[in-house]
Amino acid sequence: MVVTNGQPHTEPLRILILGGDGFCGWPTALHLSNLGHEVVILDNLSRRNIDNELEVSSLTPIAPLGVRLATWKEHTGREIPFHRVDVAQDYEQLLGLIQQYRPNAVVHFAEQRAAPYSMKSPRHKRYTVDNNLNATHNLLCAIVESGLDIHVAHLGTMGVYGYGTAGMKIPEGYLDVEIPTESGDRIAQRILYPANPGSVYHMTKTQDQLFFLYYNKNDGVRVTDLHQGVVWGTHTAETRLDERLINRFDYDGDYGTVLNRFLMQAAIGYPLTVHGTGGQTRAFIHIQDTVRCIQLALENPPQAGEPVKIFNQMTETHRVRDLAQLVSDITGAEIAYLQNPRKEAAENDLFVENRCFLDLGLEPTTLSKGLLLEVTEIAEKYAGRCDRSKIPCTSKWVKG
Ligand code: NAD
Ligand code: USQ
Repeated sequence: MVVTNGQPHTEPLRILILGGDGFCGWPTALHLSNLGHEVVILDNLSRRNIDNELEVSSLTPIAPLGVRLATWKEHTGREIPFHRVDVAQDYEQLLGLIQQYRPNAVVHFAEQRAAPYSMKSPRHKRYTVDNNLNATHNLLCAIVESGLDIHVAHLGTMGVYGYGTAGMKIPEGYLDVEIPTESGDRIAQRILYPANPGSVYHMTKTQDQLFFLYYNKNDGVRVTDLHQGVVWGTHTAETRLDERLINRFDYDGDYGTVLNRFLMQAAIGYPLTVHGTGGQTRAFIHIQDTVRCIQLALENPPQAGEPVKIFNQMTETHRVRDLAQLVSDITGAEIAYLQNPRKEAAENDLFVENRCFLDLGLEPTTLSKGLLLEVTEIAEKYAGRCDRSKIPCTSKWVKG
């Protein structure tokens, strides 16, 4: 029996979660398993290896995946099988697992997701492109080869739209345009919103969109692409059950995202690292809303023949300097304005359409509700695990 929106619903889905050991993937696996779905995790543990490469650890003490899964079974009686597989490299193994489990849906998180990591060196740029593009393409190719009708829910990024001021509300994926012809007529078209990536990582996400468009058009693969904003927070209802289920919290200069970094910096008395004037406006979502959005996307899949569904998975927008001020107001932290290591607009406005998820019933966790809890429950509690030398952002967008 599956319970969704408080209503019993008798058909559990079989769901493969690619990247199910990561920051978004792990709490999603638990959330979906808790609802009664049959969840299987595929992951190559590359994220844990990157921690070794960067000589940094999650602020929170994340348990090995085997311990995480055994703890989940201890609490709920539910098993989540795990397969260590590189979905970008081990095509035959991926295909075999799809044929073995015959999933209704695949949630695809298995990509290198840090913009600064993707800009560190030619090796990191090439790894990010090889990994992300092959992972997405292998998945689509294997689904077609399996002959199964599988819904793909992919985690994309708000960054595909670019961060200039658009002068309009950013639509959910598609833009309706009118093109004047020589005869004076106007042709109406619906096109993908023009891609404008700000890093090699973001560029891979803009390319993913074309893979989805093509496999949807040619082979009828049903796809939902979730253009997610910056995720903040750590816990979800499930990861809070036991410390061995705790989610990761990245704070280092490559993987730490802005708001979680500010919260941790405030907890250890490190001046908040605002890049440039802090006039960059970005879209945000709490991790609890991430897992809920993925549930909603899986419960409302595209129908056969429907074009790729695109949702903007974000709940609020903020300027970086306003976030720093908010954290400073709560904690008394100092704010430092640093030279920006990235090549990005110093100031931008951002207005985003996000009706799709709100119409499906999403009730957003706002910064005002969750921030203080995050400071005390996570940042202050684990402050002693922080290595201050890993805080500066050393990855530069432009040589020299
Ligand atoms: P993460 O790095 O914590 O998790 C990614 C997981 O995928 C890791 O467990 C990693 O080991 C695995 N993985 C990577 N390449 C793989 C491969 N080739 N084969 C198998 N497993 C592989 O990242 P995250 O923060 O959980 O992000 C998940 C997805 O959500 C990413 O695609 C990211 O682009 C997207 N996203 C994240 C955020 C955010 O703020 N964290 C925001 C928007 C979108
Ligand atoms: N920033 C600071 N100080 C810091 C860190 C970041 O001012 O200490 C600024 C950055 O310069 C940037 C903004 O904060 O202007 C956001 O940076 P970020 O590192 O929080 O987020 P970003 O690099 O955009 O990437 C993150 C995730 C990525 C996801 C993306 C969603 O790592 O996987 O795709 O958020 S979005 O930003 O909407 O494209």
